[in-house]
Amino acid sequence: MIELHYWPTSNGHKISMCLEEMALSYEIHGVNIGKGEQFKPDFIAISPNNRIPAIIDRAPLDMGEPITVFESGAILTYLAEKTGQFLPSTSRGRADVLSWVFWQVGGLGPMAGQKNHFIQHTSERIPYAIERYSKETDRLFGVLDRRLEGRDFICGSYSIADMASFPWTNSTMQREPNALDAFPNLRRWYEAIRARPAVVAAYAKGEALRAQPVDEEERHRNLYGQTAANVAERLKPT
Ligand SMILES: N[C@@H](CCC(=O)N[C@@H](CS)C(=O)NCC(=O)O)C(=O)O
Repeated sequence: MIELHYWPTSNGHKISMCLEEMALSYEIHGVNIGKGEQFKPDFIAISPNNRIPAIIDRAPLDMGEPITVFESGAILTYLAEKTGQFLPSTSRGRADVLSWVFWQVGGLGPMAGQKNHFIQHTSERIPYAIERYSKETDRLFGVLDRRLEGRDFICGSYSIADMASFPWTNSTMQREPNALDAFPNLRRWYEAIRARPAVVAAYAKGEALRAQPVDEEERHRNLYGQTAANVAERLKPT
């Protein structure tokens, strides 16, 4: 049994998509980041960076103690290695898939995330920041579109590289339905993944969690303005 500690955000969806696709038995533990649950001691113990997602594998292949993993790219790789699915076993194939997983976690995720932040979550409008992250996100979509020319999926067949990039493309599309108009290969890829039963199931499970309302001011307080000192303060035992 795998415990999935997450919230249905773009980084969280990657892992529920992956678990569904692999047909692994898993249990969802909601970590409502808008309510500050990422600072709870039990969660910090498995995710020291106070970010979702994280997993606990209570039945690891070596039959030893439970294994905990945090960081979405590391979790996708762990699950692929555990099941032997969605990551090629050849050195050449693995290098290709892992290059695109790292590209997503180091590039598309942070850039699209900052774009969203500066468009949706700042009290003042900062044109330079909006332009900077919008352009970078656009550039990265262009990279993916070129890569998908003549390929069904990023590395040929469906892999953890696709699972990493889909949710960030999806969240952009939810806000800007025309975002992929200039990227026909990316649009075709996006539509194909969106229709996969595992993806539909993963997003449906996420929706169920979202039913918990969070006050906007509280959400802002919990998510933004974190520093080493104020996080350390929050982590002190009460
Ligand atoms: N690099 C991390 C990023 C994870 C991340 O940013 N998670 C966000 C939600 S999408 C989070 O947990 N935020 C909580 C917070 O900011 O305190 C990964 O890929 O797993």
